[in-house]
Amino acid sequence: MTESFPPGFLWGTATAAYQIEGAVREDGRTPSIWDTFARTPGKVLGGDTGEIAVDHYHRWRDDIRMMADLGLTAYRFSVSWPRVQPTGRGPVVQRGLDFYRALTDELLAHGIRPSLTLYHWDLPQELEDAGGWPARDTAYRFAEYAGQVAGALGDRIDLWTTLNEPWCSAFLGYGSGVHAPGRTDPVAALRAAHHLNLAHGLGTQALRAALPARAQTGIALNPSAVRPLTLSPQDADAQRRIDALANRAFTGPILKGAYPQDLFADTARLTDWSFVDAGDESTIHQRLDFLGINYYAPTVVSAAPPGPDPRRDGHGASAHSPWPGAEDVAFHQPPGELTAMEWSVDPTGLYDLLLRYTREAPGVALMITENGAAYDDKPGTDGTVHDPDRIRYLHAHLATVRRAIDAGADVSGYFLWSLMDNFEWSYGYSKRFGAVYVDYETQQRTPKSSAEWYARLARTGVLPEAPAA
Ligand code: IFM
Repeated sequence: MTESFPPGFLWGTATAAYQIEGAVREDGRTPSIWDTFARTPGKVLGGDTGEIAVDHYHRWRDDIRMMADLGLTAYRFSVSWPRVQPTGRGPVVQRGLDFYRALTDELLAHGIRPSLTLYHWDLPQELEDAGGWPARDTAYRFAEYAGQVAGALGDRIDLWTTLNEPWCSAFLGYGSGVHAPGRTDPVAALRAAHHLNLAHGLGTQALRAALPARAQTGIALNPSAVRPLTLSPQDADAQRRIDALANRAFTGPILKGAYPQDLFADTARLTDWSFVDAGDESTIHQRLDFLGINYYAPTVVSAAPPGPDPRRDGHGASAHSPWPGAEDVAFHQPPGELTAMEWSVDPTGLYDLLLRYTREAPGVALMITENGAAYDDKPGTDGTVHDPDRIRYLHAHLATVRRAIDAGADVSGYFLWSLMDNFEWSYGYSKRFGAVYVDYETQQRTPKSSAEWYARLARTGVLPEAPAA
């Protein structure tokens, strides 16, 4: 069967500033929380940092040419907040903005549509020192920054994303501490979640005030397709609790203007949520032009059984839970194939999420802002890099997207994570998500066979066959 996608469907790849740029001390950039965290011994595997990353700050022209040669038509990148507003407040640094302006112009010159994400986890360290996301003021600082970037680049970019995966910023950053800034305080994590939501609402208002009417704004969430291990009422309750923290803590106020009551009840022994001011939920509830969905694998949970902890929530090792009020929920590895992250290969979770948000966000276009997989790719003796597992992963997920469109989901684009191998947060450079292989010694880029496969799809809009397993 020919599986073709609707005309105008966006085909892109995605990256994030700290994961690729390097040049952390150049042109007025100050440290972000990820610079500080990565430099702290024991936080990132192998002591890796983003200091050099894949040197995109110096190689961006070549990287764009490579995208153009592949025939890719869209590119999602993030702006490093401390590069354009080093103290997280006040005036912007022109040199920082100039980098993103030149990048954008080069993309446009090659017919590649830029999609800008304002916040992909690199909070200026100065704002963390002033309280970070658990402090309300950070949301206002974000809105100021959003307005400034929109004022500078709004004439040439029409796809804007406020935040990337606020769940990770809040619960991995302040709950389990496996992400920057590495705090392990469940109440701080809940406060951070609220202030990230507020930042999205205030930021969207600031964007709309500065951008031309044609611009589209949205947010990229990483909703979990949460499944109960068994049909027991206890496992159903575990599913409900994780769904509240992973999904409805964000989509509640963003899509409906209200936090779910069960989230308040589940976390009542930790906080009374008095940090939510009157009017906050309606500020968060801004019209969305698109809802970004980042999807990798489903989540299987149960009420904690006695015995050894089967926790496999896929977010790195920590003695602290990223699930405030649901610390006793157990996470299970579903049977079947795994990627190098030990995440299961199961596109049915993506299907479920696309149909869920079709129902819950009527009239809002859905965009797959990230999807992809890490594998242990290695160049062959002839220097080429073959990654049939990744092609099969992409094929399975894209066939599912096609099925979801047939079932009524309004999906407007797909961004493969990631354009090239890069700094995978607390895993350092040990996990390769790229469609392009990067030799970290020489910074040489080699498109993997998945890049050629994906480029064919981008050029034709028709899903190519995948190699047999
Ligand atoms: O690398 C990350 C990205 O920064 C955010 N979403 C998940 C990816 C893979 O872990």
